[in-house]
Amino acid sequence: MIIKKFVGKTEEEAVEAARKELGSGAVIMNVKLVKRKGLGALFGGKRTEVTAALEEECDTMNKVRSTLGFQTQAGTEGQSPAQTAPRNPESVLAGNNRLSTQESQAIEKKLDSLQELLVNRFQQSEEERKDALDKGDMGVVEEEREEEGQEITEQQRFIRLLYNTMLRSEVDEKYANQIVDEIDVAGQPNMPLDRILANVYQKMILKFGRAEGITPVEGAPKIVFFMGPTGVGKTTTIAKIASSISVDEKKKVALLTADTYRIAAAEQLRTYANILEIPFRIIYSEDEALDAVREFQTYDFIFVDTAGHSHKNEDQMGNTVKLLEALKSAGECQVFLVLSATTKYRDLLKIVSSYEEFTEFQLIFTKLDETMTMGNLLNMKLFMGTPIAFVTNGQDVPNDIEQFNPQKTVKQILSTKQERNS
Ligand SMILES: Nc1nc2c(ncn2[C@@H]2O[C@H](COP(=O)(O)OP(=O)(O)OP(=O)(O)O)[C@@H](O)[C@H]2O)c(=O)[nH]1
Ligand SMILES: [Mg+2]
Repeated sequence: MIIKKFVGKTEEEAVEAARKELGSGAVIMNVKLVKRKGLGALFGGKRTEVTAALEEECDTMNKVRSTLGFQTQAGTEGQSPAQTAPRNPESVLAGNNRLSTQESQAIEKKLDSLQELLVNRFQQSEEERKDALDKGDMGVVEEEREEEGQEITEQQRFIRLLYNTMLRSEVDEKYANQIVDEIDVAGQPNMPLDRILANVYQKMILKFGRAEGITPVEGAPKIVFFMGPTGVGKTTTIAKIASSISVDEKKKVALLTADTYRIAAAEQLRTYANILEIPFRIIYSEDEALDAVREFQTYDFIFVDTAGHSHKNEDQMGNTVKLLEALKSAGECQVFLVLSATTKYRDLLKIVSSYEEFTEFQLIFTKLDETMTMGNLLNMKLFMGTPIAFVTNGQDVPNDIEQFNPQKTVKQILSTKQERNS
């Protein structure tokens, strides 16, 4: 595995540099703002570092092992990925383009706890299996036999553990199967466990992909439209993002709300607008929306809040579609579907299916602080093919929001704290 660090003015630029050099198979393992954290990375000016990895066809095992902190095999023993990766003088990396010992240690740390947890759990289940064998508890042992009567290998048992961990995190069985089926243990019967773990980790990160987030338009306001079911946190999320953009980025932001169903809803957004000292308008019709866009032509962003409604309410859904169509005729729009991570999987499927009419949008998942299981994030990404841009993790405006970090989420999915046998 080649692991390298790339720097760019924006994350996209750094990722592009990584893909240019390592090719489209490169996996982004880590993203770091050099000076500033949070949403600031979206608007340039600050440097973003990404750590990208590329798995090579041959001799990957030792390098992956080394990255994960396992013992390496003869030949590369003691060498860090920095020492084993090939040199490329044309790299866009800042300074030394190879990972320093310190940097590779950071990645090791990131994966270490995950690896430890899984291997411990694996060893525990191995002991239970041996106990069962000693006690002659053939029921347990039988479970671990292949259909054709062959005992399954250590690799297959480890994959089963990863698979069960995904299910405990509420990843849909179908997607968990897809992920583990892509690991070719049959073709490589001696694949080390850490290599299997690194493969699963990478595949899940790739499946999440990356969202573009909120991007400004040159010389015109970007209209940013938020929609979603009731009470998921649309208005609160708008306040968080608007605050970050207007206060930290010094961009001109105006807030509009089409939520005229509840007086309190409009007042909630007006209060945030007052605190941020930015303009606020209530729009009762598509014409009023167009007037507002004209009024704020010199602004950088116009955020549009909509009324939350049940996915079963077709009238309200129709109004949301019409409003968005009108806004699209007035300027460049970006649409976010806001979902709560606490909603049950089956309900989420119904909800997102009702937004099929909206062809292009990104996801925001709220209330991550209220759930232990992150599987639905992967389920929804794979069900809709729609990337996740932001996640929110608390009620505090403006702090409880961050750009979606696939690495962190995959780690959470694979290290669910739920008790075994629960
Ligand atoms: N725990 C937690 N609560 C949140 C989060 N985001 C929003 N909330 C809370 O969820 C509740 C509803 O938030 P709103 O922003 O009003 O939700 P909404 O989607 O605009 O609601 P409607 O306009 O009624 O559809 C409020 O109490 C928020 O403080 C979050 O990330 N975590
Ligand atoms: Mg609201």
